[in-house]
Amino acid sequence: MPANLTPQYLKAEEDYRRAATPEEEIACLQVMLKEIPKHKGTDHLQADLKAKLAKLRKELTAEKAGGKKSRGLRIPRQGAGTAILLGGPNTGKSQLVAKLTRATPEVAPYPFTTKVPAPAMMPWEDVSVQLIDTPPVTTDYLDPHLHNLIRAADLALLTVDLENDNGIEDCQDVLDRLAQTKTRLASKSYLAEEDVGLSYTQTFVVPNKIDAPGAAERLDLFHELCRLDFPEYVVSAQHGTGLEVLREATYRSLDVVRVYSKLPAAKEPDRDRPFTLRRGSTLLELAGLVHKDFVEGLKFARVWGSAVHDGTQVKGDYVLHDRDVVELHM
Ligand SMILES: Nc1nc2c(ncn2[C@@H]2O[C@H](COP(=O)(O)OP(=O)(O)O)[C@@H](O)[C@H]2O)c(=O)[nH]1
Ligand SMILES: [Mg+2]
Repeated sequence: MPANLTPQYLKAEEDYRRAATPEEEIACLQVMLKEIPKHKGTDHLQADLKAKLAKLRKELTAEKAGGKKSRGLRIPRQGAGTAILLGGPNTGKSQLVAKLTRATPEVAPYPFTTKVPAPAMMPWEDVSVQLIDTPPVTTDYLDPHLHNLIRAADLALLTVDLENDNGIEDCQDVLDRLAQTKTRLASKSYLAEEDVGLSYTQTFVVPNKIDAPGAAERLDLFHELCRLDFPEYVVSAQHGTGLEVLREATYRSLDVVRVYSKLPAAKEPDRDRPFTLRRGSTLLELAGLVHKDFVEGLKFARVWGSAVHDGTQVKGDYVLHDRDVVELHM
């Protein structure tokens, strides 16, 4: 990794990893190319970025000429972030979504009840996280939409069925199936540097049905056989065991801060709908979310929060903290 990469480069690289469409990929690559320091040490990387751009542009032109619709199902991002459920058949993915959200997906004791990926919102305190329920992954079946959805997700929740003896093998099958692709699971999200397009998504393993007879023994066996380095949350989706811990951990994994905006004239901020931004985001990024006019026109802001004295005046580069109340001045 060459030194001196700007924050803009790193942000574009992170967005590139999560890009859901070729258009988004192109936009991110353009920023990366613009931001990369131009010297001998980055020659390879520059050439690599240019090659990727050329390939994407060619693909896009070919797609348009062929009248083909752009690849994949689009699920617009909503809430503080996105977690995608993954697992073998009947592991309880839909049951989990039903318990953690207000959605009512079909839950049934036979495989492939869930036919297409479907989003639902999981509340946590005053924010919510998008969960995506999915069809199962097996040795022979991997829904074609899953690649982009996994790449675009902030977190994958890999469910394991502790009620059935084949649950462990089914889980291994999911990992093996994905290992044959460039969309893989890991304990942290990152884009592999050496291998173009290889993306890893941060994953929690969620052994489910701990209420079932023999589940504890199967869990021991799972640990012995699979040795995953993912954080683990054991649950019973049906009985509710462990769900609140999983809910909070899912939110925390997003590593976002909540910020409440307030107009100068208002006494109280809008407490109902906080903005969520990646930890480390600045006032200027918040301004962009509130309204595009604020990006150009922002003069300063006053902040009430844990890191500053009440009403402190700050500039665009101020790093936001969780639960800051921010009064923007044009
Ligand atoms: N005992 C037990 N059964 C569960 C639990 N969660 C789900 N199930 C059952 O497992 C079956 C498959 O659940 P479903 O959510 O449809 O699995 P999916 O195919 O992964 O979406 C259903 O019969 C559920 O009632 C659980 O925590 N404990
Ligand atoms: Mg299902």
